[in-house]
Amino acid sequence: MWLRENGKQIMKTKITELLGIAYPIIQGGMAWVAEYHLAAAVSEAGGLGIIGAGGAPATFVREQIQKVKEITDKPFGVNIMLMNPEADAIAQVVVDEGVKVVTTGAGNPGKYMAMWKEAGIKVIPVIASVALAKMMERAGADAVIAEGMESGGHIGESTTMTLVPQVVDAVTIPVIAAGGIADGRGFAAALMLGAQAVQMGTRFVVAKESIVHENYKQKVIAAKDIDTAVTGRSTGHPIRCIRNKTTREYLKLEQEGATLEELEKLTLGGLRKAVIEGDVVGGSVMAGQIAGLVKKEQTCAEMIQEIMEQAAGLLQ
Ligand code: TUI
Repeated sequence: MWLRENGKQIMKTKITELLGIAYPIIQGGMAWVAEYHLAAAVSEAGGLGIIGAGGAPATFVREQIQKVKEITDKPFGVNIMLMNPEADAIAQVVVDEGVKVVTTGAGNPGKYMAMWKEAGIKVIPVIASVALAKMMERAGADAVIAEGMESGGHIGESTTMTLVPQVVDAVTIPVIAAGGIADGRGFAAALMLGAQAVQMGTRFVVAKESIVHENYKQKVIAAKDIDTAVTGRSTGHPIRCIRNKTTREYLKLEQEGATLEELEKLTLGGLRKAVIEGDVVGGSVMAGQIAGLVKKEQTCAEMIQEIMEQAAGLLQ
């Protein structure tokens, strides 16, 4: 399972073999954050970089894919956020562009499965329940990402600790753990739960190669353990963000029984405002509960090396 190559700790799992990567670390498909610079940096560092389509139009996603191909020849993937109104078009773009790996989020990708498998794409849906994991396995998924509610952004109900082993027992395809993992201890714990890899988002937000506004990075770095809040539980779209003026207003309106329209006005475009403009007061600073553990900006390669060395010490 462990190999040492050129002084570096390499690890082989079903996921590194499936994807042709050196380390079983996958970058989250974070909307606005996961653009081609970050994806290329993670892939160059031996993980799987991901371009996050988020709510972007299909033309933008195509450009991002073309740009990442120009700067790395390592494997990378594309995450399709299924609530994107252009999801159908993006599902076709990944086929046209010869993308090798697709992850999905915030929905059931069943209707695209046949077309992606036909194109030889490795399909790895993010799931938040055992039921959807089983359905995805039946539909031909190559692996699933079991994402706990410690994650940033759109979340399910179960924690990573409870979800991962139950999904591992329920399916035969490899499981990737996500939610609350940001160092070698979390990585090692995920493997002990039966995962074959981890997906990390929050730690990569503060990577040197991440184009996220400096204010956003500082908000993550300054966050303490209890600094995130979940808005939208009443609307069926729970989203975890670092607490700020907007989350406080949202939660207050939610308690007062505001309508979905009133609430959406508050968050629509909020992530872009925070990531691009650096408005961390009025925008949505999506991040996971593990933000409290993320204390410094490093390159993606430094992060991955540090995690692998720490995990090797714990697991061997
Ligand atoms: O998708 C995510 N996290 C995200 S997407 C996102 S962009 C956004 N912005 C504003 C509003 C809404 C979204 C920000 N963060 N993670 C993957 C994930 N998927 N977590 C949970 C799920 C999930 C939940 C229910 C997947 C499938 C599901 O069931 C769907 C069904 O139809 O059965």
